[in-house]
Amino acid sequence: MVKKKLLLFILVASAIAGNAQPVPSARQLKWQEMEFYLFAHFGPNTFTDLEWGKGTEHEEVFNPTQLDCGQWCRVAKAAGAKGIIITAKHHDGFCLWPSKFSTHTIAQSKWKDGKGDVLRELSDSCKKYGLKFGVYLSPWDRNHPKYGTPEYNDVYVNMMKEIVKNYGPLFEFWWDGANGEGPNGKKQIYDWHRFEENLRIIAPNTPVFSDIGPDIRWVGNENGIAGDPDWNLLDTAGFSRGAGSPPTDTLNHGNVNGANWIPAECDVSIRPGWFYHKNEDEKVKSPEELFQLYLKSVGRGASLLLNVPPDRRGMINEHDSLALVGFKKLRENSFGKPIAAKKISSINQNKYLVKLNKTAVINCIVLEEPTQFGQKIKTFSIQLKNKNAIVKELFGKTIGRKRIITFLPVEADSINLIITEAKPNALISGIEAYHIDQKLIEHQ
Ligand code: FUL
Repeated sequence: MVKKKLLLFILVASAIAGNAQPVPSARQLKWQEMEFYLFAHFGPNTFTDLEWGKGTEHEEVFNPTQLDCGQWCRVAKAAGAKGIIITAKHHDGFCLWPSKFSTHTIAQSKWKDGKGDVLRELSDSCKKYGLKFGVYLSPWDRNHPKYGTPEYNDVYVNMMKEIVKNYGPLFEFWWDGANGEGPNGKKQIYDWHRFEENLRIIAPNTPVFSDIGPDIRWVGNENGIAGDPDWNLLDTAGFSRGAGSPPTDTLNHGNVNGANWIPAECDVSIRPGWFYHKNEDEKVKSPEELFQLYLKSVGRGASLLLNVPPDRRGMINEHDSLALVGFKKLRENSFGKPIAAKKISSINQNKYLVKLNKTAVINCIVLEEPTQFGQKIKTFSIQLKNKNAIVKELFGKTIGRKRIITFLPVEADSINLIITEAKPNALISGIEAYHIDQKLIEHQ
């Protein structure tokens, strides 16, 4: 009898374990809802026209003439972005806050007589404008005298603590995997384990980005393009950050049966470089180009981290703000009013039908999977019908948080969604149909 019970227990337990799929944590779910937010690369490079400062730049180099973080926030709001991540310290080691753990900071600059604090101004402005605030803190430091020694790991942990305590809460902490040489010619062995352990203690609700998470993964390119398919799952065993990370193709697509929930973030700059360079003013991406990136990032279930580097005044340049406002308008015009929308709650089936009120021209469908239960759908097809005849059939791979599908316009009166291959218990939570400006549709 006891034996029988034990067997039953083992069977049930293994069945549950077999079906157990990774799901997002509360902090990941909240972050994923943000969808689109800005990156601000700002520091000595802004003034020296470099992309990677050498670390030998004099602190006086940093001297914005009209720094206005309120203006950054107003632009971010006008763009419909939900937050801003700033390079608190880039590879050159210069700290945009008066850190006690470095002598290469704004406190040593002439800006505001050494009394300024960009992290203070930006975190306060974000609060004021209802935006979330996040931080990039480069572990690679070409200035710090301790870089290349075990004590530098203390410095890095102390800086994280200082930032979280003084400027938190943070909606994201961004770990760059770059690992070059420091001022003494040595490379640092980063104590990632300790960094992670500490960050979890001091900021348990802050999702952490790096090539391989733990919460958010790099998408494998700096072009703003997620893979198709795009799985929110990733296998990290045997991999490390930086040079030891999985192949970029794996980061781009994720792993269909990956052991961890680590969704992709698409980081891309609005300009060719990450920092502001005047000679790139004419090379700012157009609203239409940004819209294409939106389709290939958010529209594939990832998030979009768009870099908009402040200029030497300490303001977002007019070229960039114009493009951002245009980008917002295109999203509003496209997705403001669906032709048909169906929210579906917890019906577990593999066929869904949406009837349109009347026959309409459509060229875009948006699907949603309720990712709080995991990501299950591997392939699907959509039949667009008019008076019962199929007028178009579309095929797709993953869905995830959001999937935007565009195609040549057709007249239809109903939409049939068929889940053709999925893991157990696949669900759909939304189907919407739109007619967007045909010029915005690149491929059919
Ligand atoms: C890279 C850096 O080397 C670039 O300068 C930039 O900050 C980009 C977002 O990450 O690893």
